[in-house]
Amino acid sequence: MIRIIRTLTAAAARAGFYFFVLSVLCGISAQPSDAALFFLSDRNSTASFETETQANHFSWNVDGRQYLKGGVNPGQAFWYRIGDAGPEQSVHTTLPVLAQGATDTNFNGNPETLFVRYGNAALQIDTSYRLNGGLAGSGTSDLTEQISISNLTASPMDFHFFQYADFDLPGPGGDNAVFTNANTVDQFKGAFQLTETVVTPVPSHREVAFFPATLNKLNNAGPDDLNDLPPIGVALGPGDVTWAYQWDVVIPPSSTYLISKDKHITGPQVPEPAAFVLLTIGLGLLLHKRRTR
Ligand SMILES: [Ca+2]
Ligand SMILES: [Ca+2]
Ligand SMILES: [Ca+2]
Repeated sequence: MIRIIRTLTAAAARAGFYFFVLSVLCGISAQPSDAALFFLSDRNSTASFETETQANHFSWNVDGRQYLKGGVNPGQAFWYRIGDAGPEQSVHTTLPVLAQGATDTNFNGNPETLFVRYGNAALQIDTSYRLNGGLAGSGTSDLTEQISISNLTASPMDFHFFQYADFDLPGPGGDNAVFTNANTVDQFKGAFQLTETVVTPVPSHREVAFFPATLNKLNNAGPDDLNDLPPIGVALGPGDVTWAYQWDVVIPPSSTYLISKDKHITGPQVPEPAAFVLLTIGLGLLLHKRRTR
């Protein structure tokens, strides 16, 4: 009997070990796949997502500094409209989540990639984010995003996709934002800067406005297009600025439309705590040496 229990215990331990190895190899994180709250972490940065509310990407912390407005307000989130008759709809609250999960694709123990699939019988929207933190104390961070929109119907789909972002850069005072060209936005305040480059394709419309003008437009009862203001090269601010992009596309039957973008944060460097500790120890040793002489 004891031998059977020992054999079963050893088998269970082996199974556990194999599952652990499989989890590490597959990059499965400890997060439950049905949770709507996800945390990414990479080097000096963390990013948090609430994928089933308009908050969506609500926190981006770089070297201990917060760059998104957060709370119940959308940080960085998506809306869509099919045709021009009805209002815009929140991707995160009107389309059911079909699959989602955070993975540790570089095997360092922290998930840094998030995948969320929204969809119904006519439409599927896949969003994926990858956080690339900078070195500790560097003040820099990067987030790449891919959005894949599939028309599952047998007819062409007159599709409008909206990306909305409300960053509040660290420190007192308001921010400024400017479209430096048709597919790059630059939000800045002193030494703090956030840029987004749309790698592909160039958006159809864009808008920088003071909170909550654009958000009201996206959540009201009628259809709206972004107003292409201010003109390229003209900054709006200082204040609580938000910015948004709109893509208008007719997606052919059974086809997919891809959007790819990159966000980059630059802030002042932060002295590393580890460097401080080493410096303090070094000074202490120097003083001790002088005293004992
Ligand atoms: Ca990782
Ligand atoms: Ca609207
Ligand atoms: Ca803002």
